[in-house]
Amino acid sequence: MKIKPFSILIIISIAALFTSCNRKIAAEKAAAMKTASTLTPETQHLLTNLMILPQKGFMFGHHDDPLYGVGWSGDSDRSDVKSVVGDYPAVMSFDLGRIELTQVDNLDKTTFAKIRQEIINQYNRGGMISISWHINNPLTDGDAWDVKTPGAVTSIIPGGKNHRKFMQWLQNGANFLNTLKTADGTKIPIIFRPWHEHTGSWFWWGKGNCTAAEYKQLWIMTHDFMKNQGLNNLLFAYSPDIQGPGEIYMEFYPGDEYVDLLGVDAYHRDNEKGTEAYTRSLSTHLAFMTEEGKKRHKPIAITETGLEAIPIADWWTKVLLPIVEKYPVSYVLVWRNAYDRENHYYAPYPGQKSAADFLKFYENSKTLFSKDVDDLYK
Ligand code: BMA
Repeated sequence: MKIKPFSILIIISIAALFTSCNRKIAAEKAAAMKTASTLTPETQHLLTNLMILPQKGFMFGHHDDPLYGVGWSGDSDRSDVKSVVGDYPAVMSFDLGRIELTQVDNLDKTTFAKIRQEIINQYNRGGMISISWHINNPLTDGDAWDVKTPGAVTSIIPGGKNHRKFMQWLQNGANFLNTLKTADGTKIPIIFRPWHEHTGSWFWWGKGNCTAAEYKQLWIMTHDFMKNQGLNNLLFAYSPDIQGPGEIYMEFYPGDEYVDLLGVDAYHRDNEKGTEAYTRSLSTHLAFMTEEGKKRHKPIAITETGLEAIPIADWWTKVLLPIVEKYPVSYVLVWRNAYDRENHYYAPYPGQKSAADFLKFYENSKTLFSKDVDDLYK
């Protein structure tokens, strides 16, 4: 049979299409396998669930929630959020500051033993855990906010005079992270949020205190070190502070390979006077992050937010909720309710001015608290 040139062309095209489809499927499979093999099954499930959760709503989180609150510290089974709504937050965050020095207490004066126990409790009730690290300045030995002497990051990346000292600090952090396991040995998935708010210049790793290239090197060094320590239960969250337009967000971005979740830290300042600026800048960032998240297949979250002492009685349903519900945000976390600093709290406690509105926020079907999430790891 004589095959016409036209038919040959069609056969070649179909064959080419098959090969390219096969190649694409193989590449996708390889990428999925690579991620799956580098994360524990529970961590892989959490990452997938964070992507699809916004179809249902967003999780509410609170920093140091079960450790202390306004007027109390160290009580068991206590949380200001639970005292107001009868439920724990779906997300709890904790801080590693001072683990680098192998201290017993962290920078906000809670023992790491208690933090470990509360992380295990939170996982056992089905909730999620996030960890930040207000790590001391390795150049001056001052705290994370000590920015008077330039060159801290330069001094710890390979070739820097404090590189070895700093790698030991990372080791001390990794040693603690490696103890975050349940009784049966399951590694607890953690949203790990190093080097946060770098678009501001208040931390020694922030803009103005290091270059973008140095920051990326620090991030990748931290990432690779933690992975080499066997910490395949960490999801890395990138958390710039809201500064300027959304594009500034990517300036120090270390790369898709090193980031699992796109976050933002955004505080409402100046009470009523600041509502418009907060709404505008947070919305600008969330719109930008939504696009970047879609493009890069990564979940997005408001990794820190809040209005200190919440003097606006309906802040939860009139300011925060209307912004968040417009975007596919996986979680929103407010900062701590300090017991050691007056008027430094971001969640209500019984009798606080915004408590009734927080209850409305809790009852809204979009907000997810502890009782609403029990399948994050499956
Ligand atoms: C800040 C304040 C400080 C605290 C630090 C680290 O925002 O809450 O009091 O020491 O975070 O948690």
